Amino acid sequence: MKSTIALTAVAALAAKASAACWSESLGYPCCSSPNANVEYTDADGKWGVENGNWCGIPVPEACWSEKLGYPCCSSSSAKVEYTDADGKWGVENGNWCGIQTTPGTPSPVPTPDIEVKPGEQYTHSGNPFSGVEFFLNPYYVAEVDAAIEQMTNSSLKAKAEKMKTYSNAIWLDTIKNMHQWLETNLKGALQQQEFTGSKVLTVFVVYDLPGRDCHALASNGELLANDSDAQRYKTEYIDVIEEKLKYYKSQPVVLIVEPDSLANLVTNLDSTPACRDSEKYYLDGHAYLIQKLGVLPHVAMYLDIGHAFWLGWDDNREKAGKVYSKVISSGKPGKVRGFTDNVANYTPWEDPTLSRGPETEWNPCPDEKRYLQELMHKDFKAAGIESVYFVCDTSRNGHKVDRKHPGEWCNQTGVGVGARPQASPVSGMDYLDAFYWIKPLGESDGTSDTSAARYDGYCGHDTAMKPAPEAGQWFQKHFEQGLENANPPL
Ligand SMILES: *[C@@H]1O[C@H](CO)[C@@H](O)[C@H](O)[C@H]1NC(C)=O
Ligand SMILES: *[C@@H]1O[C@H](CO)[C@@H](O)[C@H](O)[C@H]1NC(C)=O
Ligand SMILES: CC(=O)N[C@H]1CO[C@H](CO)[C@@H](O)[C@@H]1O
Repeated sequence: MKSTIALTAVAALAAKASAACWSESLGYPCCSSPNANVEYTDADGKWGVENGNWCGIPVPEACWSEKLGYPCCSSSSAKVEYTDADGKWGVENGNWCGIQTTPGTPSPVPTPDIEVKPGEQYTHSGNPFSGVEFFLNPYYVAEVDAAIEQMTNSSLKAKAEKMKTYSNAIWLDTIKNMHQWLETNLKGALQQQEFTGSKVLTVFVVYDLPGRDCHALASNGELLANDSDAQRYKTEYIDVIEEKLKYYKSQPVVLIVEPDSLANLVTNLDSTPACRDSEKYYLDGHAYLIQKLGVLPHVAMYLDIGHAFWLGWDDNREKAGKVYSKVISSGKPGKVRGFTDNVANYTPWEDPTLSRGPETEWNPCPDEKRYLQELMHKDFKAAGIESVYFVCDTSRNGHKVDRKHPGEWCNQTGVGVGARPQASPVSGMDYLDAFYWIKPLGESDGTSDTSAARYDGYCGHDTAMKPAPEAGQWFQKHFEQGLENANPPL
């Protein structure tokens, strides 16, 4: 039965021109594939060359099959029975149907591997997230593809498919990973930029300070808090990042700088000897990287400020104002655009059930919105910091997690994907540059194996999901739960 349908359809399709072929009315044929190399772009669209002639590169449309005389499939996750130059085909009620791209979250057209050279210097003006496309991290897309192969529930699979259409940050968490991921993704974004004609923003997390994560064990880094490793941080890590960024100068880049480090200096110097050992390297490392990277016009930097249940209390915010303004001054003439909050954390954006009281241990900022709105913004301005803008990590804060204490951070059960990456998401908060996914959902926070060197007690708490793999490793169960609990739903 199926093969009869296939034969009829192939014959019918072969006789028809492609649906989204805009160039025929201009007297030019369509290119045979939407993935043809872009040779030239004008107001009509993108042009390629085939057999020595110009051809218009067809644009994928949402319900593209209707124009070919076939209905659209009722679901974008319908089973693919056949693929041709027009798109992917499914079968419903014994008829062919075109599988649509989901409105609002189009499947990205794969960018061809074209030769690219950086063009003119790009300069950020205002919010770096606004007016640009967000680069999709191919490594994450591959991780999600592998996760989908392990799933049997088609409704869950469809949710996972959508995850591939959102951008998240690329972590440069070792010297080796920086070499592996920085240039290849800058080049990928530049190819996409050439292909689509829009500026394409890539977000990287700079995360390799000497004595990294001095207060936790799960994400300790490769460099120790000593002079020779501090030198390696500068010459083998920051200087290489600088060199690559200077080369790829025609595209927007955001750097999220060293999550947790400065917040540890605000609260953990007294309690944690490792943080006292790390202090001078954290300060020196920040001064160095801000001086070097903060002068590049296409690079916008955000320092990390932990989250509401870390620096939200009055005394912590006051100390934070001093620490961050000192760090920013030490990086002159480099500039810092602002701050990231809730990186790799779970604190909801808004939680109206909480207010200052015993339940929050008298924290006046029991959600990220109040943390930024009421307090950090005012306090940082008061501390003399000029550029105070924020990016909130919403990859995993859509659903209030089961934690007993709001400071819990490891593999919390009840996780849900939060707001989608977007520029200027909240009206009336013009200092909120973006919601963005910094910690990719599905990558573990830390192992629950008590015998592992990087085991951290938090990962053994009752409300931490177990068994959990090492930090950064894929954690299928956590990922699936995040999809189920997504808010807004996927
Ligand atoms: C499949 O996933 C959906 C949501 O993603 C869930 O509501 C449903 O219960 C799941 N079905 C099974 C059989 O697990
Ligand atoms: C610093 O730490 C590294 C390990 O990362 C070690 O190899 C090196 O010997 C140490 N240097 C000093 C001066 O202690
Ligand atoms: C797999 C596992 O250990 N899950 C546990 C995680 O913690 C919650 C409590 O928050 C338990 O109910 C789960 O059984």
